[in-house]
Amino acid sequence: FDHNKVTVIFVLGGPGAGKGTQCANLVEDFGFCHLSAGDLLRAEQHRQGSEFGELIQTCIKEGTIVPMEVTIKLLENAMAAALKETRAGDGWKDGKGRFLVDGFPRKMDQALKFDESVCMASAVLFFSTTEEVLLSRLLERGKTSGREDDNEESIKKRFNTYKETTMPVINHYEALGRVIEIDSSPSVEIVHEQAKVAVAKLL
Ligand code: UP5
Ligand code: MG
Repeated sequence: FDHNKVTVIFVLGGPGAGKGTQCANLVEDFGFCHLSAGDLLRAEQHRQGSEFGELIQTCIKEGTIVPMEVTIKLLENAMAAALKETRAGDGWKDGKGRFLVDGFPRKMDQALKFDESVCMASAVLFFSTTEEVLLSRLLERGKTSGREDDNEESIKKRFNTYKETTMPVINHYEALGRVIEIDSSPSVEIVHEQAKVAVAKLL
């Protein structure tokens, strides 16, 4: 994708940090197109005729990372589809497509590949909080979410993958000076205010 035509912001943070919640708020504020890698994978998992359904299901339950080719293809397709839409205000501003890529990249190979072959992200919004907060949010959500990975066993595995595989990605972008860290422990409203200020400076 042409750098002059798209702006990409990665949104990272532990499982349950509030990435999806805050992306929805930022869409309201700035008219981004919000692409959640996890949501795209769950949709692909349930798509009739998908050859990746079983693979995705296993990875999500085990909290491991789906091979990057699958996820990057889904993201690329979704970006291309969004850019085709001409409706003003829907992920568009001044002729430029704006994307919040939520929950991606969570492994170094994905980060390098996406930056090189899809589009260089301009920043990483990093929602950070403690494991206690993450756990309590996920268990609470698990009562009604129906998500196959919102149970204590899967959550533990997701935490491990986050620490071992995704933190190095955040550190990589931190070393490049591209990370904006936001404490996501406070209420949704307070976190939203901080995210809004941070993103306004980027645009
Ligand atoms: N909540 C949110 N903010 C709150 C606040 N400030 N105060 C109090 N409560 C707050 O929020 C989680 C819950 O907390 C909600 O109930 C919310 O109301 C409440 P949410 O906004 O959903 O958090 P989010 O960070 O989006 O949590 P999510 O569970 O979606 O994060 P994960 O990163 O675990 O999940 P994702 O869908 O991104 O990935 C799932 C799996 O897909 C991965 O484990 C992996 O197996 C696979 N995957 C890949 O393989 N590759 C990828 O590139 C991406 C995913
Ligand atoms: Mg999410």
